[in-house]
Amino acid sequence: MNELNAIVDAAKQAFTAAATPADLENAKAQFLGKTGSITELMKGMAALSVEEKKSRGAAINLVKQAVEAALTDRRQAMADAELELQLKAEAMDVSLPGRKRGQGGLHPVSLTLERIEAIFGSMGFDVAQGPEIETDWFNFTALNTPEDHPARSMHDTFYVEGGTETAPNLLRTHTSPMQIRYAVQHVKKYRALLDAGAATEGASEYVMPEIRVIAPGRTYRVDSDATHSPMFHQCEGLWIGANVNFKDLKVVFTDFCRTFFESDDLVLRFRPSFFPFTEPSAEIDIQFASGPLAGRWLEVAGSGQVHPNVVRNMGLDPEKYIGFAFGMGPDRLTMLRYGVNDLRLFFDGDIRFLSQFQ
Ligand code: 2U9
Repeated sequence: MNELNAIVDAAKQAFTAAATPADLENAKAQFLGKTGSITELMKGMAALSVEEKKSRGAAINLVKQAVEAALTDRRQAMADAELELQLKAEAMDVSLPGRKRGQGGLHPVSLTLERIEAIFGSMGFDVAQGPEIETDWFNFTALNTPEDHPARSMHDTFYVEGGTETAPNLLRTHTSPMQIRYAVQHVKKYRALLDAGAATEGASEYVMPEIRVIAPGRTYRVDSDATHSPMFHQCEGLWIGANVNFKDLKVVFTDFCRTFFESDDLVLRFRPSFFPFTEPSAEIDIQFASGPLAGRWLEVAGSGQVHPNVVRNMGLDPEKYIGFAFGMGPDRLTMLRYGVNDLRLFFDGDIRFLSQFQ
């Protein structure tokens, strides 16, 4: 029996000494494998009598069970230790504050566009958005811009595939073409109502609801320095009716500037200028009464009475319809509002700069 107890002790020691699961399997083989000591004991029973086999067999079985139990215990201990190590390695301090998710926000120029849309919206202006790839007709011809105008030069405008040899497609250089598109649709819609007999019609006259629209969006020119970017934003405005005049332009634009810059004592100056699509034309300058820019005249927009040729291209009779248009740069308005002096900062995508405007 001592010999049998010794085998159990030796197995326990070997299992305890095993440092890895592989060591443990090797140790198991020494006792329970094909040539292991317990297997050998069993083989040795062949020569015994039936009586001896009974008692010897029972004793060997007890040894085998004890060794198997020791093996199971050691395997479990190893698995527990492994789990313990893993838990320690992956330990997490649940009392630490969580990581904050970065909060997104609108780009400063988008904030300006939203502001412009809200202010003109409150004055009854619709917002029209449309294609950035334009045809020569909508970008230039319909806007009374002559063939030899420098804006039509290959060096001043980005031409793209499509269109014809003499009238290639291009990236729009202003958002005015969208206003032609809007006006043409507006006129067509009203004519359709007339044809259906749904609109009021005089003897040979008809009264069309006024066109009041702004067109904000991206525009493109071959230009790049501290105050010009090849991609920039524009917002153009148009008001056409039977009796819309320069006085209305002054009222609307003064109201817009005072609301946009939150400055009731801001004043405007209209300086004569020239644009192919308006006649007469004027640049609009503003002057703040207080603040860091006080006393300086700052150019903010171009404007004018819509040229009769342009009114005609909308499908209207310039003898009956008249109005004004204006155009401004939301990028520049953003620079003025926040006191930023390099336009490129807005388009570099540096989140440290951009997040200051939230
Ligand atoms: C139609 C007819 C006329 C829009 C106008 C300007 C003058 C103008 C510039 C200001 C700053 C563009 O971003 S900018 O460089 N715009 O000076 N724009 S009048 O005239 C129109 C528009 C649409 C149908």
